[in-house]
Amino acid sequence: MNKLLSSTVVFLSLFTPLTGEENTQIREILITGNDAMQFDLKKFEAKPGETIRLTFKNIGSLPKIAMGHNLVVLKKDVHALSFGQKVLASGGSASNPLPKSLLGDIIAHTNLLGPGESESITFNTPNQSGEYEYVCTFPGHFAMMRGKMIVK
Ligand SMILES: [Cu+2]
Repeated sequence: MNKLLSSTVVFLSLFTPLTGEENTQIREILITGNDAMQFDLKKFEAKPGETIRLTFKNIGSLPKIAMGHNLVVLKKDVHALSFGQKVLASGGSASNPLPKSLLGDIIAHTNLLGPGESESITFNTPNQSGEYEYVCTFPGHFAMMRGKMIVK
């Protein structure tokens, strides 16, 4: 009986580390936005082709129509400042902060969130290493609400 028990332990200790190494882990990222138009996290790192679950929370208290926030992860070489201007030029507004015509420029995005709201989005990082900017596209916020996902 003792011998059976000890071989079970060996079996488990051999295989448990292997399953823990599987590349199916999801990287959890939490970012908040506030009434002062600040993301609390200005950059984070990830590996190429990694699955990320990004939770974005609006921790402010001002009404959504005045101070809503979203988080939009941009494709490589799409810069937050120029994308913010493109949003405005494409008719972006407080009620339509991310015109559908621009979806080709983005990797992932949340909806516009009001005070106390949060949303989690799951996406895969690109296979190509580099810096990928993220931005809030509520009108006027792109100047301050920007950050970088660094894939390496
Ligand atoms: Cu914002």
